[in-house]
Amino acid sequence: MATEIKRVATTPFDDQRPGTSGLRKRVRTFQQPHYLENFVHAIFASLDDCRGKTLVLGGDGRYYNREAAQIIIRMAAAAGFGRILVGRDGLLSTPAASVVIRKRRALGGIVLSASHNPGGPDGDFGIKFNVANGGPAPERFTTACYEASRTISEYRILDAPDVDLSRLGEHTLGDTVVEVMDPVADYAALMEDLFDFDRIRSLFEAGAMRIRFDAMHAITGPYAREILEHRLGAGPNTVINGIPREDFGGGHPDPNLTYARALVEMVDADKSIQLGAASDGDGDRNMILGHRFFVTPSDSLAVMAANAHHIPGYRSGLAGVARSMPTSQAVDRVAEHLGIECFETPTGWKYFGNLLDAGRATLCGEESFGTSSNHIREKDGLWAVLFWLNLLAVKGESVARIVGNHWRAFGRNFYSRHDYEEVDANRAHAMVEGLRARLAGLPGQTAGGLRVATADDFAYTDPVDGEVAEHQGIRILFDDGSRIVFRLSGTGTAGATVRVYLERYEPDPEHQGLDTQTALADLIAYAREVADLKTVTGMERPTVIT
Ligand code: VG1
Ligand code: CO
Repeated sequence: MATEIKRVATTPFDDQRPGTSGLRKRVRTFQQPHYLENFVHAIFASLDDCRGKTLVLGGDGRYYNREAAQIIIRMAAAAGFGRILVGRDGLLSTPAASVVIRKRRALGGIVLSASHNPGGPDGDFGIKFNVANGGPAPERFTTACYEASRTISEYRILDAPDVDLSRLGEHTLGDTVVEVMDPVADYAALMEDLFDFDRIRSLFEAGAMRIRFDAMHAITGPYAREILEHRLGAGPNTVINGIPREDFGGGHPDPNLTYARALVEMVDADKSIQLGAASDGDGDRNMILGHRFFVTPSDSLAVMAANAHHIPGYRSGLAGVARSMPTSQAVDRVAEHLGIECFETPTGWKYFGNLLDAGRATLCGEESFGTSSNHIREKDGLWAVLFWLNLLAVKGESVARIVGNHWRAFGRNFYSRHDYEEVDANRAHAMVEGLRARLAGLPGQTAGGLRVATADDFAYTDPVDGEVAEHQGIRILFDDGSRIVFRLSGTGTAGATVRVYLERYEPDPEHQGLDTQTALADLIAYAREVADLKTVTGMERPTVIT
């Protein structure tokens, strides 16, 4: 086919700085002429040399995914990539993209997603770049992209028709091969390597196990159907909302107690369902439920670490564990017990990459419903579900009992996150700056019976490459190990989201049965007061509590 590289004149947009996880904006922002192209050019310009290399491409299927995929294919061909691996229909979950980048030794991958943010013409769109290890591009790369986006004057794109992405196979586009691949196969094969599929399958076949998985009309539907229903025999009604929709059925594909309410009610109403689980828009988050029991993501990480030796892929033990700073310290106690390293990193999966690559961490987790291991370099929703399934199969106990026993052995870290969404951005920034300025005066203040021991502005020095990340959240640490953390979201697209993270440790099993918000009441009251949240947010209470 005759193809020609077009050079298109353009001017910079001033808002293309990637946040916690790529560039996220309203769909309409991305639909402006040249907006997507400028940012894709900035990515390619920040790579050393893409000539002849392989690029992985796919997205969570949200509105504008298809159009964006075609544009990126033409730009990647113009940039000289030798091969573009694209998921059928332009689909790939975030964890599956990480699998494919690693397995096929790609230079990197582009994932089209705004994760758990709503989709559709009035919703959000996003684009993130993952590097050769399969993980999110590190800070220095995203900074380079931003710089490139500020000076762009031209981009290149192949003048060619759309590629048919609906069927598997290869197409040639100029000197580039476009390979349309099965988005599920490589991912499912890796899961079979890590978990005891035979054991889990035999329980399903015997009718001894029932689970429900809510794909929230997002990308994990096809993955969950193949793995849970077909390979593990979990039964035809296991996956609900399993067909990816461009607008996620009008919902908010965020697996938590607020947005996955229907699943929670379903599992709570039916005692024969042992495990309820859900994943987000791009498939990297997970929520784990037992019958009338919610496992906080922080506890999930700790339970996984304490029980990893039961799971085939982790039988030889853990090198270390890592958690994002706001994630509860439950896993720290497990690490101490196991005698392994425990790292505390800034929020965002990119900070785990070096630790995983260096073999210093095996399991990683974030309080924001993200857990994963060294099998890839992204968080992985279905992996977490399979981990729990495998654990249930081995232990023959309920989710609630497994977690209850864990608390009895290690103590319970009561934990909650309060989000105040769409707050005036100037006020939110002023709030964080105000707290920063008052840090030195906080020690000695009291919240109920707790006394502030130290307060700081979290900074992280990467132990592998020495890179420093500053201003990663205001921490108020109490003398009994309780904590309050304040930070602003880096993934929102409207106003600012203030996140308040609350944690209190309870070693005594007699007091571990309290309701979480009740257990945290003193800390909640202190947090509202010290940050003057009512004035800053104009709200009496948070918009979302997880
Ligand atoms: C949020 C979470 C963070 C997570 C990030 C991307 O970031 O807090 O833990 O890594 O989303 O997750 P922020 O800056 O809004 O707090 V996902 O599933 O959106 O790729
Ligand atoms: Co996500």
